[in-house]
Amino acid sequence: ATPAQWRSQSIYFMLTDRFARTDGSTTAPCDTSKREYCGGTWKGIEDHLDYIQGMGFTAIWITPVTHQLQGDTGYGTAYHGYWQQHIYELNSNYGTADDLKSLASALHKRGMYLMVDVVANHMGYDGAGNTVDYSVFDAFNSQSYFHPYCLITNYDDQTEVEECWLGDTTVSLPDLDTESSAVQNIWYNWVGSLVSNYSIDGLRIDTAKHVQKDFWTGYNSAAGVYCVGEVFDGDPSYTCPYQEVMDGVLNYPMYYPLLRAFDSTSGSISDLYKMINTVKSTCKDSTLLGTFLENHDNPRFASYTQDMSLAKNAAAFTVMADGIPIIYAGQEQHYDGGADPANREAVWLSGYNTDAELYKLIAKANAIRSHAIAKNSGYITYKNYPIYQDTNTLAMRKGLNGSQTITVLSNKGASSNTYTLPLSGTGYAAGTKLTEVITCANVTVDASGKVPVPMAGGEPRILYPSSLLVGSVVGC
Ligand code: ABC
Ligand code: CA
Repeated sequence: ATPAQWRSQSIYFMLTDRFARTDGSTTAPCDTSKREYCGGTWKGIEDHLDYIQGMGFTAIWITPVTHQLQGDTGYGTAYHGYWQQHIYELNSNYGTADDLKSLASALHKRGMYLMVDVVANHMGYDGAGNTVDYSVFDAFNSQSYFHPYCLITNYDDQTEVEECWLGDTTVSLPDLDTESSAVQNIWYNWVGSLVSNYSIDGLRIDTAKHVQKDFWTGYNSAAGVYCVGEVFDGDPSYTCPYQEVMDGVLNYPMYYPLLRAFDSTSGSISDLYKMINTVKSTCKDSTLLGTFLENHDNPRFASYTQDMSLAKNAAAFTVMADGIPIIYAGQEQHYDGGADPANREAVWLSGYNTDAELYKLIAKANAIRSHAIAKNSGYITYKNYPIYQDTNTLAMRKGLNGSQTITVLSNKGASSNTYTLPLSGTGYAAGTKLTEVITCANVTVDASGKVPVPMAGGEPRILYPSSLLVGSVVGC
């Protein structure tokens, strides 16, 4: 699918090993600290698409599918999929080629998309960099395909970031010589075949900042589908330029201020307010970025605060801001694992509870977003901007006049009182009837043009014209 088609999607991201098992078990143990395979499969995912679609997602992103280094290392097994050794073979722990194709077709039957994670920067090897036996790799079975061994030590030195190796002396990530045409030809052919063999709709590109930019232009075009790159850096002046060589990037610049705005009741709203505008003016197209609060590389949001209202606000931002929302499996169950590997809890152990507070909140937010897009196609390219801030509140608008959503976020926390926020700058005229879709409350814009937003318990609020809600699945 094209970038334009992806813009309106909403993505549920999971580690294949940790989402669902073929046997459907909700009790199979998974001790994250062991870093072992827990038994998740592509078939398991296919069997649980109702759970994902029930939250309003229209796409999934799964971790890499290629054959990995086998057995145990000092960091456990390659259950996550980022230590590939054979690029033309699948990881049999997750199932067969037919299982993966079947997952793609089950998604397509529902009108949903499949995004697959791909790694072009490196292979994986159990041991230090000077002990690598290159003949185990397929392709890239000789040292000549790789950069000379050196570990990245200084992240401020971009040459090192691109040409030295990630990993350490326990598990090496042998760094491919992506400047060579031999490596480029293999990858460009490979990625085109992967996409067509498995009917893949989009790619998440791992370690994008560790490969020279001009490699990606050819890679993205060989893929022929929307590509979103992982550029793990919070500085928009560093991260945004990668959008010149691939369709989108994960919105790491927004991640940090988003986290810090809501990880406590004294978080900085103004830093988030500023970053909305900075990303918009620095990145080529903020509506093609991947917006997220959690992933498998960072501590879960709930590891910072157990406050449910704060989690709801941060999730509401993720869905209602510009970009393609990405929710990391387990976020909807308020999982609270800390740094890797603790943040990789098995989702089946939640029993796939569709009554969970965040499951319902995310479903609401995805529903109103999809509805606003369906009502007015200009919604999705309209760039979200903040319209109001105070110490604990941020309000923002997305959408053309008359069909805009107004999202009001608070970091006052669950113990906050009930009050009315008189909000101006929404673009709605006096007398307009709006519905607050989280609570289904009706409000009318007052004579001075202010919207009396009913706040309570520190929860987020989303306003939309009542007259346009008819026929929606929002449930108001
Ligand atoms: C393994 C073990 C872990 C163990 C670790 C030492 O080794 O499993 O338990 O703690 C995969 C696996 C990991 C595994 C690694 C290494 O491989 O999933 O479990 O860790 O073997 C991607 C993927 C990630 C994957 C890989 C490797 C890459 O999402 O899951 O990891 O294929 C860097 C890379 C980034 C990578 C990330 C894990 O490491 O750039 O691509 N993610 C700074 C650097 C970043 C760096 C980050 C984390 O630290 O600039 O480049 O990411 O190390 C902000 C700044 C940022 C800064 C942060 C910390 O602060 O703006 O720039 O990031 O303010
Ligand atoms: Ca590299």
